[in-house]
Amino acid sequence: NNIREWKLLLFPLLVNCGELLEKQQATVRKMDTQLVWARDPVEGYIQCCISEIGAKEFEVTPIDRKYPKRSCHVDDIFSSCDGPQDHDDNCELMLLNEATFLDNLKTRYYKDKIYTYVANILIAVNPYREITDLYSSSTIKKYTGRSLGELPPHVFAIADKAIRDMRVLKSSQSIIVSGESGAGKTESTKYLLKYLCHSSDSAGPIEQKILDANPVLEAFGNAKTTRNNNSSRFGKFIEVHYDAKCQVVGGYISHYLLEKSRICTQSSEERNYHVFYMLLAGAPQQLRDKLNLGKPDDYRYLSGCTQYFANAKTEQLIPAAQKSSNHMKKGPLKDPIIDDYNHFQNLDRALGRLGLSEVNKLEIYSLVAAVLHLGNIAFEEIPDDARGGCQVSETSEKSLTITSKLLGVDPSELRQALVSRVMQSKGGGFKGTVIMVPLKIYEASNARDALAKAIYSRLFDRIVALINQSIPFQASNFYIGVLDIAGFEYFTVNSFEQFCINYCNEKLQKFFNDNILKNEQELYKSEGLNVPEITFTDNQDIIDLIEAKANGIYTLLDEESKLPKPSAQHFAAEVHKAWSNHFRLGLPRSSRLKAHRTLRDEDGFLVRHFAGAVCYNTEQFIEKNNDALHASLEGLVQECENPLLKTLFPSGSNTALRGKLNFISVGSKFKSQLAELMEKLEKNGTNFIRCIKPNSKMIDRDFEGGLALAQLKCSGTISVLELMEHGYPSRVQFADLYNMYKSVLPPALAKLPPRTFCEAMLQSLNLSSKDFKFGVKKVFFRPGKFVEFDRIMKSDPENLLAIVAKVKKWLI
Ligand code: AOV
Ligand code: MG
Repeated sequence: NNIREWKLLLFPLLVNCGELLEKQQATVRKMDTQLVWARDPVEGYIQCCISEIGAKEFEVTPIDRKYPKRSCHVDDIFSSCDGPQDHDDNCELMLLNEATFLDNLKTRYYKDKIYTYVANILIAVNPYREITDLYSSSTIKKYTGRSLGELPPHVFAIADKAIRDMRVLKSSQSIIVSGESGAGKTESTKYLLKYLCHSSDSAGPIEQKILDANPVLEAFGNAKTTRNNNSSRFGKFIEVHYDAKCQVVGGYISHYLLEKSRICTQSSEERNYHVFYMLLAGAPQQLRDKLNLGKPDDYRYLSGCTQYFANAKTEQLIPAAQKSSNHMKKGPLKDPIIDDYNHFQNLDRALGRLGLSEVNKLEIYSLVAAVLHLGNIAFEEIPDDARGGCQVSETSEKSLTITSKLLGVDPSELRQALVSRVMQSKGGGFKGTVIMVPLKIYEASNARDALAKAIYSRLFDRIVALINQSIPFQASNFYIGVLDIAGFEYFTVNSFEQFCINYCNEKLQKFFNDNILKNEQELYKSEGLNVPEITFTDNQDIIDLIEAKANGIYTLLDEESKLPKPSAQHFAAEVHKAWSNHFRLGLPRSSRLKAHRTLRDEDGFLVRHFAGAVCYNTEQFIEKNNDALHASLEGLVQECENPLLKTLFPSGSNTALRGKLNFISVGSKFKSQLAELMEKLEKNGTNFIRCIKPNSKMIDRDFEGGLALAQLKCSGTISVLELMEHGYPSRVQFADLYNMYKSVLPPALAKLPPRTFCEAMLQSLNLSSKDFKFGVKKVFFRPGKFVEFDRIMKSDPENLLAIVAKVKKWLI
């Protein structure tokens, strides 16, 4: 009753006040047309005043005079708020558009507030430096059991939400971490795991095992690239399993697509997998002798690294300050920040903790060393050989001997398997007879590289299996899975690896769209808002183009690989033939990338991905899609005496002699792994973390707006904003709104319950009822309407004083 009375009492006054303020609103609108965000390729957006309005182009003058006056397309101009904005949740921004969003991220980044929400999505900007106390145990404690939004945004808040949702909703949860190389996915994943494994108070033995897995995975699966000194070259999904009491009872790691080409070649300024350098820098003398280890520049497979560890031990002693300045230097790959010597000691201990004996460890190190020595085997033409065959060059005899010893094979058999290939003869009386075909130099080199890649990648599979075996596993009720997988990629030249990773991102994007849409609409429903269904551009057509059973690109690739004489050109032609009228597929000519290179139509195709068009060069697709070794090599390693290697190549898996085909499809395997992953994700509750790389220099305190904006667009985050723009993106709890204006309100008004206050204000201030909706706990605003409300409330202190005076009078 009391409330009703208040409402009745105040209603006329508020209507009055609305009229009074309409005048100011007009002025505010005029201001709106002046202060704007205008697109800038480097900064993303810069704040400007409009100096001249054209039909489609506006003349704008940047507020910061260091930028020149410019003309800007109307689509590249967004409204701006008056003052600086700093909001935990971007949906709280009074004006929500990509420019204000970017500005909020940037403002917060420079205040060391690297995390922000877009509704339930966490945006994490890589700080490239340690922020005091950000991930400490006390911070973990602080976030335990607190709802999302109660405390500043944080990976821990997402981890805690996952735990609470698992408990309350009784379902497994996933946390999908995405972002481009160097954006901070793997670091975020580590912190998530730290939280997930700490939540049960003490990190017990199982938790410790899960945490121990990381240094091992990173040693074998990470490498220095130009984008990230510690780049993960594989994807992973780590599950932490819980029992009914939410105690950690197990863990399981699935891994995807280790980048195999890196084992044999790296771009300039990049490195091979860390473990090679670690072994060379850190192995004790006895081990060095056993494995015949030299320096990194002794090995062809590490050839990017000249004189890297001439003096491994002293490299470690460089003071920290000097380290970071060295780190910034361009030039030869001297990167003392990667502390290989110490990392080897850590790896050795971590392998021990996984339960590996000294013998087991030696077996692993032997294979790592064997790959290096194998890479040093070179070939030369056999003089006057009519069949154009080749032989192991004289200078590589030593490498051949060492490799054979490490692999446990006979040197002459290794020699034979490298320079020739067994084939079954066709037709005639000799049908099925095995014949030896000599290989040309480049074929033998390919065979050698294929062997190195097969050994290393199977060793990596084994390492993951060993980690999984070492984590005790009891009956679990639910799990929380963290996905750390590379984001959308496009380079000057894009090959099979980019194709696979971009396909994966299409699948995740589809999942993201469906999920975010669903969540957003569920929120509208639970808050009782009557919002019509929102539709979204679907990327299913790209997914079909790639994975369709009958004629998807993966299927066409497999079919090509099974032909007697597969060719990159024929494969590209088949793709174009099958999808000639499909909007998502184009000739490489039409690619924007054309400027960087000359790619003929027949060498590739262009896919219009959700994040942009990518031109793929099909030259190595067939080779990269095939996991099989040629028969003689496969037979050799199956029969070897190295016990570990033997188990990596179990006999009976030799496809080569079963028919003329010698083919194990990498693409098909990835496709089914991904289908399995998607099935898991569909069943689970989902949380998203979008990591953003602030600059490409890998330094702190440097925010390149243009770069960040491109990533926000690629990840679909900007689309979510657009989606929100059609809905009710700004949302405030009644209590928060009330508190915001409490100080400027007459005490009488301030006595109202928050919801009543909000209703009275909004309905009286001439805001159309279409512009806002009342939910159960929150009021939702259409884009830009919250700021209008705010401006009315704060526009002129004189008016508010007038309100106070009137209210006082009324009350007396
Ligand atoms: P990525 O996993 O996203 O790249 P990382 O997680 O390896 O990227 O991050 C790259 C580097 O950024 C790390 O080595 C840290 O130096 C720094 N970094 C990232 N996140 C943080 C943080 N929260 N606090 C401090 N420093 C951080 V890749 O695996 O290349 O796709 O393939
Ligand atoms: Mg990573």
